[in-house]
Amino acid sequence: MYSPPRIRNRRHDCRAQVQSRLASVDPSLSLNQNLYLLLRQHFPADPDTAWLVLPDGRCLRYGDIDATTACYAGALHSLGIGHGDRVLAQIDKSPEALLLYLATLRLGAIYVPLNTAYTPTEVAYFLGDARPELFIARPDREATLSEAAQATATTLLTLDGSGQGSLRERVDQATPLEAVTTVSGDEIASIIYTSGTTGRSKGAMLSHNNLASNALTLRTLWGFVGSDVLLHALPIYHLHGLFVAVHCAMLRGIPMLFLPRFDPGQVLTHLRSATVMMGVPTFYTRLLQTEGFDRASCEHMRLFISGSAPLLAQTWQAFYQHTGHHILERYGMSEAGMIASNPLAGERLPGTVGFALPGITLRVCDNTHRPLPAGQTGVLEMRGPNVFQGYWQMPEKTASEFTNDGFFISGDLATLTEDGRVSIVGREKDLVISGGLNVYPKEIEEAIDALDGVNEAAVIGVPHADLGEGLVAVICVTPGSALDADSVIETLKASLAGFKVPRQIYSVDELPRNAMGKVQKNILRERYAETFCA
Ligand code: MLC
Repeated sequence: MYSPPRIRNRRHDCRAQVQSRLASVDPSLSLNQNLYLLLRQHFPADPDTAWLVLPDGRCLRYGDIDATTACYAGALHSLGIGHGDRVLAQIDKSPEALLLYLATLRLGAIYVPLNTAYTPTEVAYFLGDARPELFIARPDREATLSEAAQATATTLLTLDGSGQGSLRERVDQATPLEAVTTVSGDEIASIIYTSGTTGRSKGAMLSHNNLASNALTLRTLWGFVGSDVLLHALPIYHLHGLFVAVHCAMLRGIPMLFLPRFDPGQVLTHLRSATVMMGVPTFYTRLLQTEGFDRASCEHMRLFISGSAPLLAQTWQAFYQHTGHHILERYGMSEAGMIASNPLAGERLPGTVGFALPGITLRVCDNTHRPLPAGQTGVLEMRGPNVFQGYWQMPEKTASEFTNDGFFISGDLATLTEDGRVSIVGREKDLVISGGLNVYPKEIEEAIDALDGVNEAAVIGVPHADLGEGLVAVICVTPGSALDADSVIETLKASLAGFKVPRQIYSVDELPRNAMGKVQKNILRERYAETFCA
């Protein structure tokens, strides 16, 4: 069984706060802090209440979740999966994928979701790093991935987007496991992989309490009520779609209109039956371009929430002009869940992410971690029950991302007003956010540098009307090389997920460098700023 590392003493204060808060929700939670138990305690009294409504009309009900996840848990248990074991999943969005997640929680095991766009090469890395006991893949990937799974002695089962596959066969034959494994709030519920500045992905370990405290806060902060209906069009391999959206809905016992992906036409159809939607900024820019999307289509909507990438003030304004809705922008990251939010009732200001969530302390610091006066730009640091337990098997990396007094150093540059309103103004890390997905240029540069005929490469993010930022690679080819942009893109696609592959490639004789020899990416960003917006 895996025991999470203890990081900072001060964090025990946060833990105590969360524990007493959870115990006030239900006394049994002070003994067993399994997030599944907390969710179950909030299932609506009427078992017929819809949980997931699918575009084909299929409906799963709250009253069936417990018995069904018991079957999933029984199937996992029969494979030897238990407390602290990792369950890696690279599967399409489906109700069964969500049931698998809940059953993993229920068993006290650790759910590790992967972006469905990752290539087999990338998945092999995650298998080697997470060392899961079980890997659930799409059936069409089974043959390609079985060798990598064998190499890590991982059992490989399959699940497709319609809920079929060898996992399902196991579930159908399983003896239900009714128990909810007792865990302490510090134990890891999920590992979310984020790309790394060094090119190596890091697994952010989130505990049952990290997820529970964040979800309870958001449910109240965003005013969820029993009559709400959440339109769910986000992927469920990431924190936004899996935790923020699903937990808020389940802690209020409301239905989710569960769409397989973001398709503007389908969203438009279902908006008429929804009251709340969460999305990345690309959702909103695409909706604005969708014929028929107007004030009337948003008539029943109570709230549009945006996050995972900066929402341009012009998109916010255009959305308001078009629909009469002020999008509520919030700020978060894999390492800390949701951190700040514009208010539900107060003024929502475009270009700001609002105020620290209750229970979370934010400060903007200089590079010696001294808080700066209001209005000055520095690095945003945070402490609270939301902050993760560290990076999976990277204790040094974990230690370097915390200050001595227990604040997590976000790497985002921000300003704070006197009254605590946060604006994110830049990034300390070399990071690009494209369509709500993080990409660290270093990883892409290493892949390009490894190609025959490349001397060196720099990868940058530049404004992209649809994705927020689009990736551009600037490459110096070796003299006489016949390498062309199309072949670079094709080769990269074989090993990197599509969203990491640069959409435009420029060839140059040399990269601009400063006196220290460092590539001046700011110059490249200016030079190629118009690439996708001209
Ligand atoms: C897909 N593609 C992308 C991309 N998504 N390229 C760049 N950036 C992206 N985000 C590429 C594919 O590789 C493919 O390329 C082409 O676009 C079409 O693929 P698709 O799958 O049809 O794309 P589409 O459905 O249009 O998806 C775009 C999207 C999607 C923006 C709707 O990426 C999405 O749902 N993003 C949300 C991500 C998210 O949930 N982030 C939360 C992280 S949590 P080709 O060349 O093959 O045609 C987090 C913390 C927090 O950040 O605060 O929330």
